[in-house]
Order: sequence, then structure tokens, then C-alpha cells
Amino acid sequence: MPWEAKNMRQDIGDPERLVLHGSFTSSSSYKPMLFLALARLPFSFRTVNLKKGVQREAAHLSLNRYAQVPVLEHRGLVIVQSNVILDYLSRATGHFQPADEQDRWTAREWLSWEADAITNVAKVRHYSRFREVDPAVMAYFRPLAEAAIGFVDGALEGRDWLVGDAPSIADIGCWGRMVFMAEGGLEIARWPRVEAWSHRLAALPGFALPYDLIPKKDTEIAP
Ligand SMILES: N[C@@H](CCC(=O)N[C@@H](CS)C(=O)NCC(=O)O)C(=O)O
Repeated sequence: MPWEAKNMRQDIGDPERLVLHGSFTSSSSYKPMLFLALARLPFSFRTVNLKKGVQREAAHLSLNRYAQVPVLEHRGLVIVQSNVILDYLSRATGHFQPADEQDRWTAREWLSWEADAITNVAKVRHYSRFREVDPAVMAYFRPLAEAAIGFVDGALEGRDWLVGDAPSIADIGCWGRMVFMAEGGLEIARWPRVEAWSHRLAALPGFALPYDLIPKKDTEIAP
């Protein structure tokens, strides 16, 4: 755990406290977690046990109608969908927000594309790790996942980051959903530019991989 973790709840009555609901096996939860870790921001983590079906309980459904994680609560707002949360966090905190207006839109364009395409990487990992499917299903999704990773690999030719010359929510959002690719049998070494980019991300202060980053229980996090 890269931050000081405390047990006493710090979100009660403080609208400025960022509260993130997530699960340690979830790439969608990793995305905002990684943002908060790299930005060195304090927040409260509330774990949602997906295995036990807590995401379908009334209390969670009142926050996320889709019965999913993550959820961000801040200043009386409830924000769901990992890419919308990244967008919100970058606007609310100013971190990982490109300086140039065109770049800010391009970063959001990557996030929208990520939800179309890199989501196939998450599907391949999910079907490999959590749910056995007919081989024909895997045969459909694996090439789509490979094409998405290949597209990112091509986009990184001659550049360090997806947008502009600094890491942005585009990098956090795209890498965050690819992070478990090896669990789907997608070896990162096949895509050398993606691998080099992942090393650049890993070199950023505060970076950690999901199983080292996302707590398994409710935690108060202070940088
Ligand atoms: N498009 C959503 C996807 C969220 C999602 O698929 N979350 C998964 C975990 S990665 C989930 O909560 N699944 C609920 C379940 O397995 O029942 C986002 O980006 O936030």
C-alpha cells in the first residue's frame, strides 16, 4: 500500500472527501485508483464484494443503477462509469488534464474509444479468469482485444504518451483497462511500444499495480 492507510472513517460529513467504491479484481476500479495514487490525493475507499453480489444490493444500486463498480462520491455528487470518473477527477483536481484544449478533447476521445475497443481486453481476461465460455465466444473476442492493443501500440509510435507530451487521463484510462491483459493470455511483450509505455507509467511516482494498490477492505487513504 503506497499510502498511509487508516481505519477510522473520514468521509462522514465532509463533502470535500473523495469516496471511491470499488473492487480489487476490477480494472474499472483500478483506473480511478491509479489516478488518485499518481495524483497523491487522499480519499476513502469502500470495497464492494462482487463475488458476494453486493453490487446488486439496494444500497449499491442507489449509487450505481448498472450494478457495477466503480462509483465516486464527491461534493454531494455521485459519478459512475470509470471514464466519466476520470473526466470528473481531472476537471475537479486539475491533474492529468492536458493544458491544450484540443488535447483535452483528444484525451476524452481516447476514453470513449477505450470503452468500445479496450473493453475487449477486459472481456478476454474475464472469460479466462472468472467465467468459462464457449471457445467460439473467446475466438470472437480475442482478435478484437489483440486489435485494440495493436492500435494503441501503433498510436505510440514515436511518442511517449497518447496525448501531448505528458501523461493524461487517456493513458490512465487505456492502460487501466489493459492492466490485467496477461490474465487473458495476452502477453505484453508482443506489443513492444505498449510494453515501453507501461514501463513509463510504472516509473511515475505513486504508481502501483492493481493487486498492490486496491484494498480488500474499507480504507482511509492519505498520501
Ligand atoms: N463501463 C463500466 C464497466 C464497469 C464494470 O464492468 N465493472 C465490473 C467490474 S470491472 C462490475 O462491476 N461487474 C459487476 C459484476 O460482475 O456483477 C465502467 O467503465 O465503469
